[in-house]
Amino acid sequence: MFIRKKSGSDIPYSEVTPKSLYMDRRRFLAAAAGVGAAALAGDKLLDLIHPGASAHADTRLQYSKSQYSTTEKETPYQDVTHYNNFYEFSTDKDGPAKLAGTFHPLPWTISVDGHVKNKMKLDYDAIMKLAPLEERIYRHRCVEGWSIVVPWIGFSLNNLINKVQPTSKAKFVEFTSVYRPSEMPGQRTNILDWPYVEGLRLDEAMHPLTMLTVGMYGQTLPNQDGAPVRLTVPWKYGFKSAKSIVEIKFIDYMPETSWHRAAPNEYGFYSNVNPHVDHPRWSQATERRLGDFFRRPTLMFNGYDQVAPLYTGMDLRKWF
Ligand SMILES: Nc1nc2c(c(=O)[nH]1)N[C@H]1C(S)=C(S)[C@@H](COP(=O)(O)O)O[C@H]1N2
Ligand SMILES: [Mo]
Repeated sequence: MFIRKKSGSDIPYSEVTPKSLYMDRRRFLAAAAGVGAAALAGDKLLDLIHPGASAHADTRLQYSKSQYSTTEKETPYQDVTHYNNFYEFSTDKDGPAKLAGTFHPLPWTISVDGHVKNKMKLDYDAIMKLAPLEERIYRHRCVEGWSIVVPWIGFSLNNLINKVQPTSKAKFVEFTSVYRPSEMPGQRTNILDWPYVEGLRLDEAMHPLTMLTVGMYGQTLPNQDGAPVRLTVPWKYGFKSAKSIVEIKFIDYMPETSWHRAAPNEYGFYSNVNPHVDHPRWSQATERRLGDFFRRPTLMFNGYDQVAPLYTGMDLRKWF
């Protein structure tokens, strides 16, 4: 379905197609004439062409409130859905919101495999039934120096891990995002090696703060924020929180991750938020909350001190 509005009323494909084709043709002609579509038509028309912000974010969820929530002010939904990193669509911050409308997440399957007693293939309904949904208002710190406060909806990943029962060989967990170049224009470029891969140590994945996330702001996830299922690891830089996950694999070695492969000296495996370890190209001591004017100090582990015992005895400059 191309256009899905928050009201939940699906516009039949037959009614939508002629208009969207017409719009795309006008955009094409405008581009061919050297006139940007925005200049031609303004943002309103762009929203019509790319209704990405509402794609998939059309179902209200039932959830309870979580003890893990911060009481800090939530970042407005508009900012969190229009300032995104999702390189499968675009490297521009406003690109995913414009382009993610071509992504049709459902039906969805996550394969859980590797060193586990019970391998599983979970469809969307099975994922939604793994555990009761909670709303957790988490701080989220991008490695680039901006941050947001988001009311995510989901549950601790350890609910799933306990069901599949890792064997003693499982030391790390590898998360793989979806590969659908026909729906994701960024995957038709080689800006990263596709699919996007991330990873955690098994004890990090088991930590209750590590969340399998299916919604935000009371609804299912918008495409640009990682529909239909993503990871949220609030004490690590945002890129560790892989979006649109299709595989979770338990392995006995530290996985090679997309960002580490792209720039090993800049993006380590652990990537814990750490104001004392600068990125090679910029300081990590402060951050700007979207919507704020002034920067604020960045907190060790993004303020989630309860994860410190996971790293006892580790040199976090070496294991950045
Ligand atoms: N598959 C995938 N997951 C991803 C990314 C991406 O490009 N592709 N970007 C990461 C980065 S750098 C950040 S900061 C967060 C952004 O999540 P948000 O757009 O929902 O705020 O997603 C992370 N997960
Ligand atoms: Mo990020």
